[in-house]
Amino acid sequence: MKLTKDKFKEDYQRLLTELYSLDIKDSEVSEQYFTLGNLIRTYASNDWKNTNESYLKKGEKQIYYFSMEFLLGRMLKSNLLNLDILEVVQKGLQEFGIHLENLIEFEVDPGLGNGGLGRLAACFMDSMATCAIPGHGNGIRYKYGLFKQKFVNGYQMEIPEHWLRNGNIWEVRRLNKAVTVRFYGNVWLENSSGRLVPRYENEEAVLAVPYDTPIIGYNEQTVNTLRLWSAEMHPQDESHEYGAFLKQQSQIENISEVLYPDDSYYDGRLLRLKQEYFFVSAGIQSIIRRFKKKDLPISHLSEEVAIHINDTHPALCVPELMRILLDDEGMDWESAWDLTKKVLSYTNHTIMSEALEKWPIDMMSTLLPRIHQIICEIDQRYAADMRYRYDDHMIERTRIIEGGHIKMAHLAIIGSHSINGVAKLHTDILKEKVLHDFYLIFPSKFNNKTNGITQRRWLLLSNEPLRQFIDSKIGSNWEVNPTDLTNLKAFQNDEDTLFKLAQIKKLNKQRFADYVKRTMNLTLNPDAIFDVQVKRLHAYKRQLLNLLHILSLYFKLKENPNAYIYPRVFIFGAKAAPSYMYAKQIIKLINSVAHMINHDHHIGDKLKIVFVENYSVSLAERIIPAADVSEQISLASKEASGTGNMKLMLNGAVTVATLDGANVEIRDQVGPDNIIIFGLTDKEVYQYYHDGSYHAYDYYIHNPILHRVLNALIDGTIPGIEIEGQDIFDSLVKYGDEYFVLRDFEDYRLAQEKVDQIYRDTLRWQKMALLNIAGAGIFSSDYTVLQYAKEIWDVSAKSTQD
Ligand code: AZC
Repeated sequence: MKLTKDKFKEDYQRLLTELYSLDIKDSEVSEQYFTLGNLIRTYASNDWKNTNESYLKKGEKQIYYFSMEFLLGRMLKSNLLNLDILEVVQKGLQEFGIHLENLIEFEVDPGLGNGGLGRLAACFMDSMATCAIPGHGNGIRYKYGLFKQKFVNGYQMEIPEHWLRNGNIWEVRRLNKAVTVRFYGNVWLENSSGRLVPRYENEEAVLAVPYDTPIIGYNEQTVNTLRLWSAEMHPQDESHEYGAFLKQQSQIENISEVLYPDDSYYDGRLLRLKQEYFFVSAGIQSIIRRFKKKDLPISHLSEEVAIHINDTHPALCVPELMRILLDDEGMDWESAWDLTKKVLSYTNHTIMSEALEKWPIDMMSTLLPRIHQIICEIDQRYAADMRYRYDDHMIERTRIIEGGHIKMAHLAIIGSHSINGVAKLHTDILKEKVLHDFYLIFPSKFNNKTNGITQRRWLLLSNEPLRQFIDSKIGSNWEVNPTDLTNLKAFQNDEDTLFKLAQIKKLNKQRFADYVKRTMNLTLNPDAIFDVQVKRLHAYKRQLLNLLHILSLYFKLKENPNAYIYPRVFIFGAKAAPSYMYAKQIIKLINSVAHMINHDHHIGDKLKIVFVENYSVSLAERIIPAADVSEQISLASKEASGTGNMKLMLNGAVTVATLDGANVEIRDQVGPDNIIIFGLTDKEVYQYYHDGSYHAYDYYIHNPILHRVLNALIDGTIPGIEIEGQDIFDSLVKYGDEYFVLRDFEDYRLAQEKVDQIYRDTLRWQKMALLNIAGAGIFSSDYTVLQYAKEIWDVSAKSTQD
């Protein structure tokens, strides 16, 4: 759309007065923000309407991405960028004396996700709209997103975040599109004209109300929809006696009250299962309702619709779609089953066994009696089908119901036509280890789709100086065709370019340092190496390895004050699941070490530790542009992909990494000279598991540096960690060191020495940084979703390169 500055100013002024009966000069930030948000919505509304109409008219296949989490981040700036009116609006506001930055900061960052999985869903939304793929999100409108993290005396405290307090300018409530979702009750099958049909009694009906958010593509036309469901009391129940009404109301509203703050630990609470069925059932019902507008026989569903299951949380799509096809549409089992598999596809995001969901049979049969019946039948038919091809053990290992539990990953694999991992290595491990049996049974269902990130949020929006610099070197085509970033390679030996790159990094570091000064009253030296590890706190991600190395540097300086190490600022950002005690102990330990080192006058600028509170998308946008070093140090085989690794490389950070997840593909892109690899490989890890030959204690005894560092956890060197220090020490030295921290320590320390050495040579370092930016284009989620579209969803997409 072509909006001029004057037109914008006129619209803005008029709307502000209409909404608030005020003059701009008398308005406050909140009024200015809501006026701008409203105006953006108006600007996008025609495209939104047209997109929907054209999808219906042209009969394009629609993709529905079902996810428990969408970690969108703030939308104001991203919407301005994608509508291509960022500059005009910025200038227009400036003329009113309004700083766009203040309005951007006013928006609450909606934390409707835990980490990688939810953020990936958000990147996919942005990319699908940009690539004109008819792809829509389906999820839950949690009243409370992820908790707000506070540190009290170094401990994590969780505070509820009522992100909707001021309203949400981006969503539209569509009560007329509400559907009913049913729980509990009794169900039995009755013969009706030769067909078994279910009869129900005593069910609990919940009204699912959709809130739609426009997802604006960076292509001046496509606006897709993110539909989030909210649970409300059914109108039929509103006639109840007042006390009973209130009780029931709160029970029902509970369903969409809060996001589960566990990023990989299975939590067996009934409410979670309710949430899963709630958004699955509501989503599928609304998809079928839209499909019916077309007057096609239901057997055509798979030509018109693809539904993607993001991890196992929406795996109830399998029995729910079956239920609708069998019970509402009257299909026979075989046809319904074929159709279900054609419509559904599934992504696995983790091999951590505790994250593979299982539900007790009793819980399923009480809460969802009909769904339970259907799952049992799928399971029995599966076992019967396999009987002539595989032995009993194989069938037992792969069936859905086993040991009184329903295995959701098995349900998703058996009930869909595609299962993909999220990085090459991860997919290989799924095929060879974790899901090997299934791979033998259904080899053609397995495929890889390496994750990606949207270059719009993670560079164009968050690192404007770098964007402008890249544009000045290679033009702006890379913004829509990110592999064009490889053209930067032409400048890898150009000193002027490399020095400018260093200047931009320093500018970003200074900006972050200012933020840290403002919020934490800690002074950072922007000439130090900014070394970043930001991600959820989890033992397998090994923040602990990073910390042990920091302690080794500290002791080196204490023992020899003249030892020269290049000054470093270690930056952490991480939330721990509230019930994950070990992770919370690590948080306390990092904070205590930070306190000790940051207050040691002998250390001064040489070492600083910043542990930012409440790591979130908006904080990531501040930190990532300022990073020199990207820490991707999970135990090989455990991190399915990682996506922070991609964001950091795109912003010119050099990665210190194990050969895990997408780090392997990053190395392949940049070459071994431009990434610093250390540690065990996945094969070596599996070998250790196999022969049981890892003895952590030996590393404690034989490596004097490690010995010194580990003793510091228990000898009173670090104040305030009596309990945590001992527990962590024991987990490493006594109880087997599950994630091989001690085994990889020395190798990691040497890798870090390499960082220290190379960084002293600015040109060499910046050349590595440049080659990382140049190699990052392939990790754009635009390419990832185009691959999903072609190879899984079977839709044609209008690629950005057209
Ligand atoms: C994460 C994986 O741990 C991470 O490696 C991957 O990059 C990301 O998904 C996207 O694929 N998994 C989760 O976040 N899992 C949950 C349940 O939150």
